[in-house]
Amino acid sequence: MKTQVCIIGAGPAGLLLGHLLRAEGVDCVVLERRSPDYVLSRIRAGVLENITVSLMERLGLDQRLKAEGLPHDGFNLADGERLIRIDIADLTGGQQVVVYGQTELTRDLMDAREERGLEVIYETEDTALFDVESEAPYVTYTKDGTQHRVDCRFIVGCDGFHGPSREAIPASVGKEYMREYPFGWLGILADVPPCNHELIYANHERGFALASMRSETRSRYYVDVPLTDKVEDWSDERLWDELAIRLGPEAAANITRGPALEKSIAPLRSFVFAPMRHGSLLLCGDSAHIVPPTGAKGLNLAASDVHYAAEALTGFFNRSDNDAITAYSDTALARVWKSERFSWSLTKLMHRFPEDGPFERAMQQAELDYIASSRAAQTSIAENYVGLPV
Ligand code: RFL
Ligand code: PHB
Repeated sequence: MKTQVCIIGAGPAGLLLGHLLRAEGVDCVVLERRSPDYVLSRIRAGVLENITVSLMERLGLDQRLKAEGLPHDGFNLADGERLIRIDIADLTGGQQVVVYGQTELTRDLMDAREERGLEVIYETEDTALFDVESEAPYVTYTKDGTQHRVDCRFIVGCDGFHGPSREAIPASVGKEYMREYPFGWLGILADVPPCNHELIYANHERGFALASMRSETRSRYYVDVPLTDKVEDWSDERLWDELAIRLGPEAAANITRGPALEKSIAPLRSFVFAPMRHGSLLLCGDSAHIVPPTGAKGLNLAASDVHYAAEALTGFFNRSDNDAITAYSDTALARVWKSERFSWSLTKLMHRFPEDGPFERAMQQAELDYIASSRAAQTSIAENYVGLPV
């Protein structure tokens, strides 16, 4: 097969990019290792920044997002008994975030494949990238036992942290920046009303907790747990008890318990790979960087990468303009590093690290006091939370 752009990975980054390219008349194909059902079964992000919403709007695929997404004007940091509300709308001149699950966004993009002429080949195996330094790279994969080859002008790696694209950049060219955290997030999804109409991030002496949601009737909660814990160690009852303690008495009074629809543990890491382009290969989303979920930035960073990559690729094919391709890595990384910083600092502020002593705890308390009393500090958090300009 011959196409202009071969996209590897049909998570949110790959599907968004595929649709944006098709909307501009650029030929592309998306290869995905998993089945559609498997991709939709991964419960991940829940909070969308403006960049992500605006890409769905631009594609005209925002009907369900507009009807079912929950716009939020603020969120809360809890410290023991105190709730510090960050009024993001007031602090950022009316901006909001929208609570809408990654699963639903992915479903909307999947459902529009046929109508928009986006070809996605699911359940591909042994995907391999070749000649990425040339102007005629190609990708091979196996499907149903037969090997296929895709010749193209560009390959875009949207294949997540474990995909093969990043590996196709020689070690002599790429640099990795990595920080692993000494805990993971145990998440529970349940068909019960949320305990609060806005998100609560809590730093309790027993550890971190987050109260989030997917809708008025579906809640998503997290607690941090040691990396040695297994999901089986946490019965639903134990998890609800722990959430009630860590989220504080006011939230606890409003928690409705229910059976878990999904329960999983995700490790936390900060990771950046640079450069995000090598020759004819561009990286977007989790293939190039990971943030701890504390700032709700991962999916939104994938969306901003895709925005830059789509501009660069349509410039190349439709206007013979090479400049944005050349600048892609620097442009994307400038925003990536700022989101990495925010996610790291919110993680440091809201978690109890095993290595921390009384001094580090006092620093957390002082910072939370400062945030509670300073509009400038709250504004800084708010403008990062709604998403820095693209
Ligand atoms: P994905 O979603 O991992 O998709 C990559 C796709 O590539 C496929 N793939 C391959 N395909 C073909 N050949 C191969 N060899 C392949 N290898 C892999 C995979 O099957 C997959 O379908 O990456 P993408 O598109 O870059 O999207 C990134 C986001 O998924 C991720 O950043 C967010 O989910 C992170 N995240 C959050 N982000 C937010 O913006 N807001 C949040 O509230 C938020 N909460 C979260 C999160 C991530 C979490 N976990 C589980 C890590 C909460 C959690 C718990
Ligand atoms: C979620 O709802 O899954 C969620 C919300 C906010 C975060 C992380 C995850 O920071």
